[in-house]
Amino acid sequence: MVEAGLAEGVVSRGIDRGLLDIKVHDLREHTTDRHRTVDDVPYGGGPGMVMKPEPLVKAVEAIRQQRGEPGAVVLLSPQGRPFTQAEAVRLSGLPHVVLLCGRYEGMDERVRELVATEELSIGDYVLSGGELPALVIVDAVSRLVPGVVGDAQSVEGDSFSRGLLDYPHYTRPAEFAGRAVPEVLLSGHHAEVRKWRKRAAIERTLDRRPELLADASLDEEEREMLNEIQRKDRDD
Ligand code: 4FV
Repeated sequence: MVEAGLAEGVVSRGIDRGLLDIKVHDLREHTTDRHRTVDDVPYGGGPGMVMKPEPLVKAVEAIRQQRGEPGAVVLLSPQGRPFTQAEAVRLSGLPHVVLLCGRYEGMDERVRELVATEELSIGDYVLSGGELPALVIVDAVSRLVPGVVGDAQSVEGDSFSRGLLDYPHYTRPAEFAGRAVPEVLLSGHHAEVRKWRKRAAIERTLDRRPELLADASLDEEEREMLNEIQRKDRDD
């Protein structure tokens, strides 16, 4: 499942270009019993199974032997800190990151205590495993590794890169289903286009995610636009 997710798109191109080296570890290879057991019943009773600490701790130790001390050992779980673009930028600055993927009800708590350096969640919902969250993080972080995404500009302009939602995008045809592309985008006036996109990003953020504006890094022009929009909203 994870290898399939790594075999497509920007991540696989990053691997082919030698910019990313991603190893997927099978926890059963870090078991000692002939049934290669990685889970067991929960102490205290209750439904489901819990992942045993030994295979996970041994796997991280083996990684340390093979690749040295990782910059971060991230445990993926709904109990983690929210994963954001800022977290992606931080992780993309590390040479080596380990991602621990849970299954069943989760991992024995001592895994977090013994080997995890942090715990991250991709959202307030419960998945059947940590593999998809790990692939989400690999994708978001890989895009920030120079050279992985062809056009660096497209990364700089990403949503949230400055804390704002993205502006609307259009391409041919100029008219579709009776809906026309905003004139300014056909005008060739780059300065006007840049201003239109800035305003659109601010209006969207104000409309859909106003809480983001507090931490957004706005330039002087954007701050003026925001004040003007809010003034207008107040007067309306
Ligand atoms: C999850 C999340 C998540 C919980 C139990 C895997 C599942 C199972 N991980 N963000 N949301 N994990 O739902 O990171 O082990």
